[in-house]
Amino acid sequence: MSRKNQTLGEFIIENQSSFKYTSGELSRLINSIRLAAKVVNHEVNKAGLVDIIGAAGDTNIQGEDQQKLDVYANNKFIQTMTKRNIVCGIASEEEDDFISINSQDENHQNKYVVLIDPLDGSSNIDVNVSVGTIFSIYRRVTPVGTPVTIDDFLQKGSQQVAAGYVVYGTSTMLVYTTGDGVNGFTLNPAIGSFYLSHPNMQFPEDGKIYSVNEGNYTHFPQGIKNYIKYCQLEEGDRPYTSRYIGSLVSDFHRNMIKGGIYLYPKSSLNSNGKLRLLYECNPMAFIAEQANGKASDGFTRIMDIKPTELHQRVPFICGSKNMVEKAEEFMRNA
Ligand code: P6P
Repeated sequence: MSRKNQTLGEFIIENQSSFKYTSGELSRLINSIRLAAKVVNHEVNKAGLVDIIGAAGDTNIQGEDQQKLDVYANNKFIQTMTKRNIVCGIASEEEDDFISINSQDENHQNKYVVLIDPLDGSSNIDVNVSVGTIFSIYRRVTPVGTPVTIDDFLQKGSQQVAAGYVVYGTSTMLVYTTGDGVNGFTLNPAIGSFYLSHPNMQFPEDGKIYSVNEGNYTHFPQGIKNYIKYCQLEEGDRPYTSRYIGSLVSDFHRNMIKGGIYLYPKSSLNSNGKLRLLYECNPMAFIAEQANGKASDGFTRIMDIKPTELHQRVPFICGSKNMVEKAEEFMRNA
């Protein structure tokens, strides 16, 4: 049973037994993500001092290469999960191919693979806008004791055992699910601990916020254009409000709390949309569904899509259930 203000560590221990695969490994994996999130958070918060600490490509006062923050975040998450001897493979937006992990020669006995977008929205860092980390966790499908293969990563989103995000915003939060609801933890930077601040997060079934890059309007499919016009009509208790931060995690997080829909459709500019299925859409879809929301590509449930490539893109519509279903209705009737 969760109680407000318990720490993430206490929460993991208290809820470990409810996780059907419990062997403590997943708890240790979530803990390693927690640690990496705190390290990345510290660096992200310093980004505003780039004129003092040096931009990426510079060398800092210790003569070390100043890394781009997305490269830094990628390295930190990979190092932390590798050192903890928990995962057998990692795929990242920052890595062309997946990484097979056999740290400390455990002979590939670990059973989880992790897919990660280490710093989503990193272009916002230079203008001090929130960014995020997104992660997705599966059990491997190839035999334990052998190196992972691409098949361990190309699993449907419905096979995820856990997923979550970190939002480095006005406060830093870690929000995740292991298939038993969604819980949000806020970092107290003075202590360095995450505290349960948002137990059992739920999307309102309806909302008044739509999040889409309307600069692409003329390139959208007709169904999306019709839905956007529907949101802008004065009829009834509309119009809606347009809110688009340009950072998926931030737009998603606000919409989950207030009610809303996020859309990154395909267009004549991006024939499959922009977002990546494996480490952006699937984890956010898992969280959305666990929070009574919905996620589709406009026609198909995101978590039913069989992946074919590690970095494949899909159109993404996600948020309050009634809003997503209304958008899907416009897509069907276009
Ligand atoms: P655009 C960030 O690059 C990202 O992947 C998401 O976080 C964000 O919602 C989207 O792309 C923004 O893309 O094309 O609207 O700038």
